[in-house]
Amino acid sequence: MNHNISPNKNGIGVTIDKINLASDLSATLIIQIQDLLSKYKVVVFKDQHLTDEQLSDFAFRFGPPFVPDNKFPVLGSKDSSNPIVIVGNQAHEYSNSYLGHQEVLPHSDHQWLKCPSSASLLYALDIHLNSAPTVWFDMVQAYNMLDSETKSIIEEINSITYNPFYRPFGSVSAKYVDRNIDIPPGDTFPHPLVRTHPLTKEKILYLNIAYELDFVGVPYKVGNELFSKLNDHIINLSYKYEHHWHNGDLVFWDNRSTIHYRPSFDSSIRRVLKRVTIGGEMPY
Ligand SMILES: O=C(O)CCC(=O)C(=O)O
Ligand SMILES: [Fe+2]
Repeated sequence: MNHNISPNKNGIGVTIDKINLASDLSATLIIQIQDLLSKYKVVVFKDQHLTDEQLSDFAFRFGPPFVPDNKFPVLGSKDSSNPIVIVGNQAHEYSNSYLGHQEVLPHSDHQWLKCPSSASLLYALDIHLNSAPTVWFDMVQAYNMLDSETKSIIEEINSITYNPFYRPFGSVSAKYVDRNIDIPPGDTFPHPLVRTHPLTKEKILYLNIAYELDFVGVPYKVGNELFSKLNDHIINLSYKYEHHWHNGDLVFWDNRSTIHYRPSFDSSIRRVLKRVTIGGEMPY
């Protein structure tokens, strides 16, 4: 194997080049990629040329497809038979295309479901200059950097992320919910605010700052203050990887130990990616 492995600074993100994911998938390589994903959380492959089948066949070496349950809406669930969702701003050209050009606040995919995705992939298909990057936050470091008092306060807390897809995308933003006033629609699935990574055994601050959420059994005022403190902590985190897209890039990320963000961009700039997500376990 003569591919190059280049870790980024800050410990999050690694780039692999001189590899062809359409043909080079030996067991040794798959295991090496899984190890790199566990260690660096975001793995970038350059210059790929993959059919839809090659893209999903690569992804499902790392776990089964994430299959949306029709009862619970998610991105692209209207066409749940297709494992590939288009994330793009050219909806008139691509059916099954979502997210337009608006800002997507920092989140982990499907955190509002019972079994969120373990990992996701985006494959750049049609990207023009100055479209938006994607930014991943290292939530193991987010946990590690907390003071010990906060660590002990959050250790036993479960949080609820309310599913934003019951309402039009973009109409919901980060908010600590006051259940005495208004409970967002839909079924909810509480998860530990501090989850453990099944492979690395590391502790993770499992919190998005994109949607409505609250902490189970915590009075509103206390929960709201805690959320605001954690929110500031995450925004100021220096352990991030920012990816500027080129056609043929494939980015594979650990959806347990990271959250991701995309700024808004000029709607006239083409930005089309294919996304695949992998099924995961109930967080613990
Ligand atoms: O468009 C992006 O960069 C990220 C979109 C996103 O959140 C996703 O595909 O899960
Ligand atoms: Fe996402």
